[in-house]
Amino acid sequence: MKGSYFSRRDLLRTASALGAGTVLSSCQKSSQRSGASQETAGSQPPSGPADVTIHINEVLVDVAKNHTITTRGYNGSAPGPLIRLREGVPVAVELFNETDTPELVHWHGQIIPADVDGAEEEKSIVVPAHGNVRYRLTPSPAGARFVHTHVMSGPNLHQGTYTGQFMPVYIEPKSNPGNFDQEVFLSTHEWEPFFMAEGEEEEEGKAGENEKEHKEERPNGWEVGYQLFSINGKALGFGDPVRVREGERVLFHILNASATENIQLALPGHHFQVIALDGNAVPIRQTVDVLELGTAERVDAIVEMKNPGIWILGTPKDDDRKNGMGIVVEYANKNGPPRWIKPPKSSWDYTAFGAAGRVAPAPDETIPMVFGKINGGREQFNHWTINGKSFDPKDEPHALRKGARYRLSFDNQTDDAHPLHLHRNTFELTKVYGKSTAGVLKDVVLIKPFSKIEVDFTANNLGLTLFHCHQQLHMDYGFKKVFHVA
Ligand SMILES: [Cu+2]
Repeated sequence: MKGSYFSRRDLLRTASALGAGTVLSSCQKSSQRSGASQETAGSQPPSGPADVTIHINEVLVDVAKNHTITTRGYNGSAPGPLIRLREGVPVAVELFNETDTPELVHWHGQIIPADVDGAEEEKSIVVPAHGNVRYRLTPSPAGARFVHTHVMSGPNLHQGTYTGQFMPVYIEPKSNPGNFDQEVFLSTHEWEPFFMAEGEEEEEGKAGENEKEHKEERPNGWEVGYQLFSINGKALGFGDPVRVREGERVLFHILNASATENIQLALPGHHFQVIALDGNAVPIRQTVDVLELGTAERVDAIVEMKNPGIWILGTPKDDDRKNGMGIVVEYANKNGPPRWIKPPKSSWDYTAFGAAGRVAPAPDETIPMVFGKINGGREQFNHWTINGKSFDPKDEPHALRKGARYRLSFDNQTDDAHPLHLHRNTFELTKVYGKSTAGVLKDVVLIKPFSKIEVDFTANNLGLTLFHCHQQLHMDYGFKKVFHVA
């Protein structure tokens, strides 16, 4: 720990003084437009009960002993209870907002129309305060998706993805090739965020050696830290363990539902056979000791349970694990304290899962996207730029032609890692840190500091499409761009 220290209370005071009320103003406008209750154009919502109902309401999360968080969540808990859908089978969705502010409910990783995708920049339907909306959507593609709020937080750490508004969505494939004995859904999330000055936390993926040469004169602005960490809303040791039997093949569906953090997870004495990334089957099922998930990334991995005992599945970062980032894995008929063993040093390589020897076809057009940071200075916020410009809602969207194949050429010229997310599309990784690859299909890719990644996608889905960094603080301060496919 270095740098100045502020008490949490000071920071919260700073946050509220900065004005929680300002960030939702444009949202409120759209909610007035949409009225207190509405049904969308497009497909006709059926009468009778909806297939999927989400109540946005205040929830109490018992994260640890004598430590209950009051936050906003879905259907009474955080994470909200799993939603299972079937690929290609339309469902009627009804959203009830039981809170005092408008909300946006984003279906992350699905290829659905912009009006129901749940992003303000795509002019999606807003769920008005104390109102409800109803619409239809056709779940696609199959695999691990999720739902989360898409409200801007700005300086308000009680809003947006800092809250408990997230839940896993699993879209069953038309045919299920799964070979496993048990399925376990795990969502990671941090609680009690606070603003802190740079250097108070050693961040994963931060630039090391070459940081000095890129140092700018003005210091970094606020970063976000957390008091409490959890898997499925429970700090390590406070929830039910994952109960397994020797010889079982357990399929873990892991979601990083953090607002801002990229994480690693390991299960000592075991290996993860990664079968899907962001819900999409990988060409090569690589086995690894440590998983890495940028904010909003998902990993599906099979673990063969052949090392009986009581283990901790958790982050290798000791402080974060002690503050709750982990869950106990308990074999039948075993007892004793859970064991943690530091995993071997590992590096996450997306291309290890790619189709060997396959080369992605040339795109019709390459779109360069250079990411920059304007340091905010002490007690201010950094601003983020794409091709030299922070997002402005007044900007014309970047026009794309339907059916054309585009390559997004990411050049991260900042000292932070960024989980880059494209809405309403699945992209293919084609080059990662100088190495060509093919066949890895994702909707978020975590780019390291001062690095380059290329992804390709075919613009098949008409309408507005949001691209942004999934780190809430980065998104809120300019790291966004809107495409329009016509
Ligand atoms: Cu970012």
